[in-house]
Amino acid sequence: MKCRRCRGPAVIELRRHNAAFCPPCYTVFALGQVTKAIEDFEMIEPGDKVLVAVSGGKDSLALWDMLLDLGYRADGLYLGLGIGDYSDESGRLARAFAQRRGATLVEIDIPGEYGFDIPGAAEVTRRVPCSACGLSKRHLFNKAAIDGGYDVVATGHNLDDEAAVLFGNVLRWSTEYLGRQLPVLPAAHGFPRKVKPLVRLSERETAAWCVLRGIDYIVEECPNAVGNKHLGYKEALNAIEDQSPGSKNAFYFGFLDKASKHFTPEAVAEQEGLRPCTGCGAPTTDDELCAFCKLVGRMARAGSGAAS
Ligand code: Q46
Ligand code: ZN
Repeated sequence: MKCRRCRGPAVIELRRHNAAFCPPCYTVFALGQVTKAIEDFEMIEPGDKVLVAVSGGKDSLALWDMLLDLGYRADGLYLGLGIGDYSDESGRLARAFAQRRGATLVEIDIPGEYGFDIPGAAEVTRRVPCSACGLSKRHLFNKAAIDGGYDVVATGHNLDDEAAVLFGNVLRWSTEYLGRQLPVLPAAHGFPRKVKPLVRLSERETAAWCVLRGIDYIVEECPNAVGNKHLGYKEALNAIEDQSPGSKNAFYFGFLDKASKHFTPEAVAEQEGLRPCTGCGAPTTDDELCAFCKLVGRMARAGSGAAS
């Protein structure tokens, strides 16, 4: 197996690109894919201050590493969720990466600052942990970006993530989500711009980046991810991709190109219904308090502290 660029010995084969690369040429290839995504979708302007949502996993650390390599002003944001060993280890790896690259990591610890953790919230609200976790992440990413004067929030969603979410939304025809499933959401109504610069890279490709660059990342999934629908959709798409390389790419980019615009009116209508939360001022579709302020209040009333 020879490298497509230099004809030296290749270490990674990418069937959907009908190519293989040696380590240095793979780096050039991966950075090229990220640059193309940023340019094609006008994600980041030169000089923009970028806040990268960092979980300690391969995607977010690869993204942060790549943006720094490409010369962007990129700080990391780590949220302490209070999910036992998983949070301890992912926080440690995020800090170790920041230190190694001499980059700035902003940290928000939910138990320390808001007095509850995600397992405790799941218990009190009697919903799956990902529900409180997802709404807390959305709220705190937006808040940290606005408070810190960042122009854009970048997340490590890769092609596999986006194709799996699209698959789920199409299976149920969740049209309100389909209208917002874009690699870039412009700043509007008090929300910062949000971008996904890894949409042209697969999960395997971001893992390869970390391995080749010696980045230590948390390999275990969050314990709450086990058995969720999202993982099932990924497996189904992997089986299709195996038979027919390039299918995920065609599914996701075909949607962006040919179908997503048909769903934008619903997403726009939802944004127009936003008003400021009476507790924190964040935009919300709820009447008074936003979902995060409601959760904080509910946890305080339950007196759960950081119980889990
Ligand atoms: S939402 Fe759910 Fe993730 Fe939060 S509780 Fe874990 S699996 S970390 S991406
Ligand atoms: Zn609020």
